[in-house]
Amino acid sequence: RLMPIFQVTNEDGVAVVTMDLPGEPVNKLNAAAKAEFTQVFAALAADSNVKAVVFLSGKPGTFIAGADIEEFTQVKSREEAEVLSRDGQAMLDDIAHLSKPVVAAIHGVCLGGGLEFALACHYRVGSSDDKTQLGLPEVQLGLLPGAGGCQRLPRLIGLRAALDMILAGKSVRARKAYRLGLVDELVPQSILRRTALAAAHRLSRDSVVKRAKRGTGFMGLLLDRNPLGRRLVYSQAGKSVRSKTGGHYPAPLAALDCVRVGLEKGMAAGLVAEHREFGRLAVTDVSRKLVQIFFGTTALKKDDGVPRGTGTALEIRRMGVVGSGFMGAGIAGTAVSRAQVEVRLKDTDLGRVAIGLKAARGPLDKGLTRRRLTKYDYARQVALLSGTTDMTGFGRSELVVEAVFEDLEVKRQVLAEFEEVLPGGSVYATNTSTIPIERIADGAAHPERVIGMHFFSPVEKMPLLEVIPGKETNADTIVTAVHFGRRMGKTVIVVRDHPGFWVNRILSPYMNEAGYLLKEGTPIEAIDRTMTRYGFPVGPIALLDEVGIDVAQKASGVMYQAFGERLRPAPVIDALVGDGRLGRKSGRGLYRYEKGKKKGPDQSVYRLLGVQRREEVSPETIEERLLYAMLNEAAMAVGEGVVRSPRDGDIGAIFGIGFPPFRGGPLRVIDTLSAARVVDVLQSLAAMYGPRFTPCDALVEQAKANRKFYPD
Ligand code: 3H9
Repeated sequence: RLMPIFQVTNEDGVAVVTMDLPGEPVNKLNAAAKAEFTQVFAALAADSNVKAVVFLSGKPGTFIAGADIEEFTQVKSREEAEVLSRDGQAMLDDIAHLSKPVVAAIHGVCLGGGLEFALACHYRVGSSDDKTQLGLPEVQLGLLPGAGGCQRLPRLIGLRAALDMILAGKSVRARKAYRLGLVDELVPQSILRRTALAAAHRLSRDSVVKRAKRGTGFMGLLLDRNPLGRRLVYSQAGKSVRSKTGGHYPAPLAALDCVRVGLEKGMAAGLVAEHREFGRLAVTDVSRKLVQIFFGTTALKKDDGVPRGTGTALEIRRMGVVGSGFMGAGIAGTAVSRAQVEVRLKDTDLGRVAIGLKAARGPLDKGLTRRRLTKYDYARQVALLSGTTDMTGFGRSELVVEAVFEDLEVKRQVLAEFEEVLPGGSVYATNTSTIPIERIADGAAHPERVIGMHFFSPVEKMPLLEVIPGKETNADTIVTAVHFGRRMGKTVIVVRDHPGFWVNRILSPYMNEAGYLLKEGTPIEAIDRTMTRYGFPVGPIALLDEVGIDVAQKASGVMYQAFGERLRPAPVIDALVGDGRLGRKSGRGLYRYEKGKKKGPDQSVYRLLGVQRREEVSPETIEERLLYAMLNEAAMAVGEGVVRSPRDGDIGAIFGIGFPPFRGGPLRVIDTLSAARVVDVLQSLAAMYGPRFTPCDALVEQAKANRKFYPD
């Protein structure tokens, strides 16, 4: 290799090591980096002109993004994976045991093995930039921090804070990292290098590292630094992990165990537990699936939904949002807080606008109370939001998102009004979950600029966005919508303009089937429990209450109209709506609510539906009916080109409806089971419950040809 990965300069006795992995957008600790690092490091250790080391990244937005995940996919056996972990531990032990102080200067993403690297250094200076994020996301890949992270993090920031980071895999920004004691100094990026050098000089003179003590105080003494207290912490963390993972994800519990062994039996024992468990986890099916999802999501970030080079994104500075209801306000608030654009919110009367603006400020208010935003940033971002009841101020918007009532005529009228004032080249997006874009754009002066952006509720939290080009939408418009969706923090899939698009399409038969089960008297809790056990975050009945039963009624009506008998709404929705049960928002649904809090299932539902509760349906049957209804629909929709690839379909299902990530998505599930087996089961379900289960042609063909969605 011509280009070295590590550049070393000697500045006044301090070796400044800059890591810059050639040809890669981010630094990662791959085999080549590890090998070169070992050499560089041995030279530094031996060099008497070096008193201390500063470690920096040459990449603009990353310190180190972790171990190379690509290498994990090559690993064939548990033993091989164990070696990866053991080698990582050994390399970082060398840093930790060096007799010269090593200072990490952290700017940008510092994740996984990258943070473990920084933890092995003797001192950490962080840049206060927003790009700086530190975390151990390994559990999100079904792994655990396998290069000493389970050992060094709790020793540095205390047990409870460390478990918060390790078990959820969530990263923290620079300021929080400083509060936790994860970085010793926090400075603007412009003086990061200088500060790190000064620290290195200081540390090479003073033999003791002075560090503000954290994890102290009364609770720290009680829980972090006392074996009985720690026992309590382990047991509570274990309980919480078990209830959150439902036993489907082995990594967090394994990580908890490695932390415990390390603190109670010493670092050496902890490291052994760590590499053993890392080896075991790396070859699990769960980890393989989660890693596939990581690569799928990463690839999606570069896919604009049109052939490369065919469209150019408009840079959005000002946007309009029409309709200040829950959806509109959510879109406005997320656009301001994530993309930092000017947003003008329009509705028909000032009272509504005011309510919308207040709701739109929600994410900012939260940022302020959680100290993610400074008062200054808060004020600046709040000032980006404005409201109006007329058409003023839209003449310079590059993007308008319409989120009015789900009614074709209203939507067309709003579009016509905006076409009058919008500047040439701007994009008009409609947020609809059911109405075809083609029909909204029909008769528009510029249908090429009209597109669907289907956000999910609540907008701030839901990670998915479906972008739906109409028949005449041009490539620039598509790319603009996709890029802006990403700026709003969403994972974006571009889907075909077909009723229900992707997410609601595959959800529809699943929800219907839950309705049929209900109509047979199946207990609400049995239906929901079965699906949460399968791995969904909530069951279909609870989901119905969340979405709103009236909303579901409307959507299922549209689907029935489009697809006929197969998607005929289950005969329960009308009765529920007729009884004034609209779900959580009305305080009455299939569950009971008291003061906005969800209580148990509402047993009076059975009487309303004129059925007896029947306990005898087995969980296997419930699962099979619900799941296979969705699998069949998913295969059919793929066959119709609703999604552009199985990858988009699976990621859409995972991020849009919480399809269990460890199962890889509905299309992966079909591959795992084999199309032939899915066809068999569907046929027997059709024989028992009716033709709605008839396997679709696409699936039957796939079974005949023994084909898979994914070639691997
Ligand atoms: C670990 O560290 C285990 C250790 O505890 C123990 C080991 C012994 N590996 O996402 P982007 C690639 S587990 C391989 O588009 P962004 C990515 O695939 C690891 N590749 O940019 C893409 O490649 P390409 C723990 C990686 O700015 C390119 O870099 N770490 C890795 O939107 C650009 O990525 C993680 O889980 C990696 N570690 O986001 C972090 N990281 O151009 C995973 C990135 O060929 N990474 N790539 O398509 C991320 O979360 C995001 O990529 C990151 C950048 C936030 C870093």
